[in-house]
Amino acid sequence: MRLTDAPLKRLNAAQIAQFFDAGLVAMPFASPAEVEMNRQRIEDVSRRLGGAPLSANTFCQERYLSPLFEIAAHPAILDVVEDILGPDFYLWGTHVISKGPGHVGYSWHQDRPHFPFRYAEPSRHPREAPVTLTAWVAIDDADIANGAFAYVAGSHRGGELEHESVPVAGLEDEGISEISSIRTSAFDPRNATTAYNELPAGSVSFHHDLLVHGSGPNPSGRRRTGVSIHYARTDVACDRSVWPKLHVRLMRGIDRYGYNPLWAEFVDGPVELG
Ligand SMILES: O=C(O)CCC(=O)C(=O)O
Repeated sequence: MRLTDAPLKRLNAAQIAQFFDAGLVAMPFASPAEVEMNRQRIEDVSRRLGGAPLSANTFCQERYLSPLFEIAAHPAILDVVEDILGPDFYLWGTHVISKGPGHVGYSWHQDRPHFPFRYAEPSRHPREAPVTLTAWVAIDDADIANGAFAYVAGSHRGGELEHESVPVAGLEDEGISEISSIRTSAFDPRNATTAYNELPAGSVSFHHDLLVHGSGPNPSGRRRTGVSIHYARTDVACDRSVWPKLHVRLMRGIDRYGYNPLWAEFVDGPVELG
């Protein structure tokens, strides 16, 4: 299926079909020099945060931490977003997910129930359309041994699943003592076939916001850092009762709707959402 009749810029028809069938499509996008530049950008962010944990301090901070915006603005990434979402879309958030050696990983979840975004006129969109499209950029090599992103192919077609908060140990650095996880009555990982999104540094995957995913522990001695980047069409509105201060950045096309305030200038300090 396609959400737009615009000509494809980077994906081919088989890759589009893969995104809608499996819920995820991945590819290399960066040259070796850009891989190094992206690592430097993450170092720069870490310096600007005074060494504070990246995963806890980078959510939706691309208006403040410009290196994150630079990663999110790579033309090859935007071409894929355009192929999936159509010509008019914005960036609403980035998040560095840095799993050092010994990290415990993240539970099975879907993204959509955690983000206050919906199509303003849902009847105008196919049921299969993602509300948020997430690009996951590999800063380091991500593989099974260091806790690659794991997912259940095709699970996005099962609709929105019920989540519950469960206590978790080992994520104190990220300010997390409870984590939202799909209820086992709605999804039992023991009965599911897990696929692993193994990505060499410089690759990117794109996943549907109903895809069931998470990631295992990192028992290796290697860091596994990625940047999760969230895009949505301009006819997707943020629920302002949840995030009254959110501003989004138009990345391509025209905003014909004005549902969300736009930002154009960077700011000097951390951005608040609510
Ligand atoms: O990077 C991970 O381990 C999990 C990523 C994730 O949950 C996401 O990007 O939505």
